[in-house]
Amino acid sequence: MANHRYTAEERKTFTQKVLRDGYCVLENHFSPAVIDYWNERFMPLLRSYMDTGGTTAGRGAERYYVTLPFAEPFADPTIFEDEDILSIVEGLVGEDFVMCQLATDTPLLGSDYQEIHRDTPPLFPEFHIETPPFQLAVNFPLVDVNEENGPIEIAAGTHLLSKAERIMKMEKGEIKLEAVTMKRGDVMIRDVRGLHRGTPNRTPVPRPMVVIGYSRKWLHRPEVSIEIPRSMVGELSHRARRMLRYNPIVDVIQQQPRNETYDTFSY
Ligand SMILES: O=C(O)CCC(=O)C(=O)O
Repeated sequence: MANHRYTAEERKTFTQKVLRDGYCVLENHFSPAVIDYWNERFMPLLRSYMDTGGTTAGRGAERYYVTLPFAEPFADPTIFEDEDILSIVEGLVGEDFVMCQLATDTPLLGSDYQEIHRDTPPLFPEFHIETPPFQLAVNFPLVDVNEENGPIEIAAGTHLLSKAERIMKMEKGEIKLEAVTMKRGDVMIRDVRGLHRGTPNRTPVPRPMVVIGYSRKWLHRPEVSIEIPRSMVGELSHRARRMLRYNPIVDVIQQQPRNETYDTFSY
């Protein structure tokens, strides 16, 4: 029996909220102690990424996108196979979905407002229509996020707008962005087509936001792949192996974060 915190009815309500608003937040979902440990282990990775000339990959000044190594503590099935999250994910992008991304977005002091954007083009751009969801981001911060340290701003209900509608609404000032403040342990499930932007971190403390990407079963996104160490494959559940099936299996995991090439993220 799967271990859910929410009833089937409650999970359906979250699913409906994402379909309507483009995102939902599960409050107090992960243990803050686990999140603190991730943050402690992430900080040296961020430093190493910056010290070895890692770029901001087009995200704006002092804003870093860093892939996490698929290793302890980040390769944690209690996080990436969380039953409530996977149930909502399945309700949105269908059975046999894949996990394509395990990364972080971190604005530092000196970061600025990003352009309002969505993270993916439509599936069928020639037809000027939007489809049901196909690409989700599960986001959770490694520090509490308040108005000061760069909350993501999202315009609810914009994930199904066509390009023409988006431009028209932006010109008329009808895109209403709202800052989403979050505590350690809160989790957001987001259709990446919703309009959003990063905002400045005005504090000296980095604000990492984890992003775990889940896609429909036929969507392959090599630009955000996760390298799976061969030695770990046997430890994964059948479901995890299936979810991770499009990712490369490697003999040796890179110790240093790779220089990110995922630089086409804004549409
Ligand atoms: O982490 C954030 O605040 C949002 C960053 C973002 O939207 C992006 O870099 O695409």
